[in-house]
Amino acid sequence: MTATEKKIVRPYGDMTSDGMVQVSFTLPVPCDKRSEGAAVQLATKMGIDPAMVVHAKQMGEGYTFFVVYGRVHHLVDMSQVVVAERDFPLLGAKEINTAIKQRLRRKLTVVGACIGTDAHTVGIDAILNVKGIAGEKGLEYYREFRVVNLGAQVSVPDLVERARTERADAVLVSQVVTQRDAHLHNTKEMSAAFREAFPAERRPLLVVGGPRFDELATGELGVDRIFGRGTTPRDVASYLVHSLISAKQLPSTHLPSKRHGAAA
Ligand code: B12
Repeated sequence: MTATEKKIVRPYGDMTSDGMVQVSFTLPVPCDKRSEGAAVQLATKMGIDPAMVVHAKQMGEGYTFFVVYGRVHHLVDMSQVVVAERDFPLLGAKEINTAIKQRLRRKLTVVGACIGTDAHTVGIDAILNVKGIAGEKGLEYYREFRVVNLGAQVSVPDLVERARTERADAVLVSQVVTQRDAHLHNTKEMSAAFREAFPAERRPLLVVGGPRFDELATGELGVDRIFGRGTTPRDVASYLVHSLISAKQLPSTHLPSKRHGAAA
């Protein structure tokens, strides 16, 4: 029986299902014997028992970083695992270009940016730029996509305005920094601004991505789709074709014969 077929699983350290895990954290205390005791106390309260400090290192004055190794007694019930499964077909480049060309009969425009103070552009560039990621070319490589990459630290009003002038079918936003939940606040601000600026039938598809999003949180964040770690350009291109073309959710104003008008 493979791990995915098993219903109940436990972590693995030295021997199958021995329950061993490793965690790391920082405590605001100087690095000494007492701080190690504090780390063990925290780990025990987290359900790690017995807990061993396997690494302790002073991080500046008055702070210590710990790695703790130990046993948990919790079980994982695989039948209760809930994740955002891919609910659209993964298409090849040719199918993607053909679908856009035949059904949309014009290029599909995406406007991408890192918003707020976030300057981590590697992720959005991996999706948009020709060089791509993981052996896949980015959306710029697809003949039928028109890509406008605004880069880093774009303000929400500027993004909304540019999406309007470029007549974006989809807006792709990256958020990597999660300090003080910046990624959540910025995304909510962005989605609210698009809802305010566009009537529902003219609003571009809102897609957000980054390594620390919960892909199930679309409703809470007000976006159409969230992509997480390991996303490839083909995932995104397939999703856009599915949502804007195959599932026929293309707003009437996005069809070739009509023009975008100003928001009501
Ligand atoms: C490179 C890097 C930088 C570079 C960024 C250069 C650049 N042009 O992007 C520099 C040096 C500038 C930098 C600065 C900072 N950084 Co930095 N950085 C990193 C690092 C090492 C790698 C990030 C990266 O490029 N990953 C590779 C890409 C390909 O992965 P990705 O972003 O996850 O993207 C993939 C998916 O998430 C998804 N995706 C991402 N975006 C989107 C968008 C859409 C629409 C879609 C569909 C998919 C998608 O698809 C991508 C491809 O699979 C990470 C640590 C790490 N190992 O992750 C820290 C990290 C992100 N940085 C961090 C921090 C704290 C900072 C600074 C605040 C440090 C400081 N004190 O100055 C500053 C902030 C600057 C700012 N204003 O944003 C922290 C963030 C912690 C947190 N809780 O938020 C991290 C996690 C490091 C750490 N462990 O502390 N950083």
